[in-house]
Amino acid sequence: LALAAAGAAPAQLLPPPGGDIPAKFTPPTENRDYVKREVMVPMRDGTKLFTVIVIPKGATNAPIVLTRTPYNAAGRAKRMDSPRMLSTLPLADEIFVKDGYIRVYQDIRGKYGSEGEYVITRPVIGSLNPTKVDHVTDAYDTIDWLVNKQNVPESNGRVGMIGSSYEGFTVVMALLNPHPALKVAAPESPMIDGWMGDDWFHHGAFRLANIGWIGSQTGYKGAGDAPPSGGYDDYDNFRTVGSANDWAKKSGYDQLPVWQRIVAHPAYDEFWQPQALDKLLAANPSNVPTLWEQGLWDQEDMYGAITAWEALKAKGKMGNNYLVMGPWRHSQVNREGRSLGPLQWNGDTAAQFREQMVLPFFNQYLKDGPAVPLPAATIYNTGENHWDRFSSWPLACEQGCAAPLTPLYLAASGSLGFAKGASGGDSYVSDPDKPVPHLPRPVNFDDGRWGDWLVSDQRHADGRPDVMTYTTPVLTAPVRVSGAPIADLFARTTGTDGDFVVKVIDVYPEEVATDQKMGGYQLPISLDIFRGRYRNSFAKPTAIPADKVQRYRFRLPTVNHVFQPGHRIMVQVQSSLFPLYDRNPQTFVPNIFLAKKGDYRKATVTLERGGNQASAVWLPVVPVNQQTAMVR
Ligand code: PG9
Repeated sequence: LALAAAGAAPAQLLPPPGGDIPAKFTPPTENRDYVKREVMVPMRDGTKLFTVIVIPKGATNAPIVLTRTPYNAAGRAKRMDSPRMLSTLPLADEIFVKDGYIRVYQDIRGKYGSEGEYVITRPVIGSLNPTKVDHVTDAYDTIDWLVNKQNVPESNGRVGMIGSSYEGFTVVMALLNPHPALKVAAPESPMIDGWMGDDWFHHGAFRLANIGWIGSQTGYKGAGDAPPSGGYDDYDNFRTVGSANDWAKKSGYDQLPVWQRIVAHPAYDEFWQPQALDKLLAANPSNVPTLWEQGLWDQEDMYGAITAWEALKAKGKMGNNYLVMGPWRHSQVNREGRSLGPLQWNGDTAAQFREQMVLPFFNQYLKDGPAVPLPAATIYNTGENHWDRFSSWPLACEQGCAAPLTPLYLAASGSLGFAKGASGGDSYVSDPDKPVPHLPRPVNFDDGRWGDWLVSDQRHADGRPDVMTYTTPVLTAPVRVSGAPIADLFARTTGTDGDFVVKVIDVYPEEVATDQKMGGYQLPISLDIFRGRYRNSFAKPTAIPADKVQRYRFRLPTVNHVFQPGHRIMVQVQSSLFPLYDRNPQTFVPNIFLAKKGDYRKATVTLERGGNQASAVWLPVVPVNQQTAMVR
């Protein structure tokens, strides 16, 4: 049997010379309702930045919304391939597309399509940046180019900037010396201080959860994977290897320059302090109308927006700075906001933010839209399930507020109360070999629980012998809290270093008929960690004197909550939160990144109660129906 007929077939049966891939393939674009241009925008040092400009077809006199990203501008500007601009751009851009905006995404220098060198969260020109360029100049030069009619003739010469997290950090940088055409800004969960409470550390405890990000972000110019961990349970992966730097060496992260800088600077020293953007903003406050956004359960950048807003408030800049805090995980503001973990909100709260706050605010300054009467702070009330609007905020704080903080004291037999009890202490053994997990094991950083972990049921920790749990009686009246709680522990340890984790928890009634799985749920409303060596100075750590009571006082994340009658208030205290944070060896060593296996030792920690050493959490308790400073 012949496999093929002999002789050549007629030409129409044959592929063309060169094969089936033509030299050029250009699907028609006339049917699109937008024009997409990809351009290289020159910076003052000659470096060109890859910029995607998406323009509604036929637009004239349209305002521009700009995002500067390390996360691939081409990908950010392409939710899907579509002839419609609405489907092409991400969900969060729908408000802008519907209102005729020009949308611009740009790769920051050194990433994806942009030229130049990438430096992670590149510091401003100065001691940590000896070059002549930073995100302040790059934003300035980009806006200068965009509002030049020869480059974007469709624009009205006005620009707004928006972005979350790293993209929020680049918005804040632009505010340090804003181009005159930058008329409005919305930094969303911006990275403001990577040591104090955003991304890298919290009060000096290092976040192991971020090592993978460093690998994928600085291992490659474009997209790249973090090195494989080698096991499903990150609790075991990190615990068995030793210190964070031992993990880095095992996985190859120690080759990355940013890792080397982090390891060399575990304390809040001359590397971290000049990077704190809240301080830089306070020294260079802008007049650009700015909407600061922060999630109330942001598992990555819980610190930045609120701290920056407070710093500007202290500088008398309330006139152009507004705060919004929603019931969201990190960057959820740009997705759907109907729920978080098991919690259901009153509608799509993220869409409410975008449609009712961001868009009118941007329209006011970019399109001469009607003036928006935004309150100083708009914060979701997570106990009553609605937005609260405050003409002044916080309602209670340590100093300078209408009300002081109210201490809630740890008391005998696991009780908790507003009255100080008799002196005493509660001891537990903190064993670095068996750290308290931040989620029920196995904990895999990519198992889908990362986004919601801050609202996870704390019953998995309650009852562990190394977790101290204190609970009020069942509340007979609502308790409203609005502000930042302060953890205030008096504790001694047999070790010479140690961490303290404090959680403020809303305990649901045993039975919840409307949502049965919530019966007895222990919902953390505010929690954080503090590394004991920094109790006297963040810049200069000191050993903890063994067996001597020391005070550990630190701020917890902001709340706007009502503990309802039938609920109880709980405080949990523990000395590890792993593998989210690296383990404290509990033996003082100069640099915890370099701790040896033998340095990790059990310690007995005693929390003091009552008398002159009354451990407490100071809560921003305010009257339930306080209306004076609040507009609903
Ligand atoms: N939280 C991320 C990040 C920001 C800045 C530095 C490092 C990480 C982010 O979501 O972009």
